Amino acid sequence: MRRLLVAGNWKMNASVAMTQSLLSELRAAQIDQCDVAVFPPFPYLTQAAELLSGSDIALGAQNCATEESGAFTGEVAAPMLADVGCAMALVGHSERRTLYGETDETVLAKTRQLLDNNITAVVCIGETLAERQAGQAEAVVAQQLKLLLEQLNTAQWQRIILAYEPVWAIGTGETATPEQAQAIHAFIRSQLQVLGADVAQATRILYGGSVKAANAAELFSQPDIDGGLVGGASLDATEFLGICRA
Ligand code: G2H
Repeated sequence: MRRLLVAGNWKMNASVAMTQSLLSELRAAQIDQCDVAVFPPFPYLTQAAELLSGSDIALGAQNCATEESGAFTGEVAAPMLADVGCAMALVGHSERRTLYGETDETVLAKTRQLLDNNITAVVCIGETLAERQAGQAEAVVAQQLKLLLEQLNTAQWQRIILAYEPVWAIGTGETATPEQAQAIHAFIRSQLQVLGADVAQATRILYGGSVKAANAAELFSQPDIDGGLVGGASLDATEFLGICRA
């Protein structure tokens, strides 16, 4: 039985004051219907770790370096994330892939770094509008999964969560219909069968792309959708809690 996860990706939005008020509200709400995680920008991780100390809300980062340490100015390494209390980190978000040129090889290297440091990797995959219109959605996500399936073993996969985020639905207000999302989630799960039925059944696959309180219940009721990766709507406590309660 997979437990739903609602994960808030704050992207490049935060301040000390916002981190304090948003996390205090989330913490006070004592959500127990699902697992909850937040992914603030790097400078607020330590503050967030203190605010969440002793709560069930998991802390995550939005990215990590491909290397463990050294002369990589501006990068943040996975051991540092573990050191400040991150239990999770995003990898391969479409904004990283499109704006910063992250490839499937980069995504694999970052995922390895996270797993080596006992951090759960939330690996994002998803097709663009042009790819969907060309009938390539399944082929694109299969390609994005390929290296991870070939190079990581079943034990490593226990620390991987997938997030399917159709690029055309990210921050656009456009959401995949529950049926569209379910179809591709089921396809993704079928791809995991190469690692065995246990991995395929146990791996959580989140949906991301304009999730809000109004559409969350219908999305989360689909059999292969195991929660959501929420961007814009995670910045408002009432909206985010509405999604958690969906
Ligand atoms: C997709 C999602 C969170 P939004 O990027 O990762 O953002 O909910 O704003 O579409």
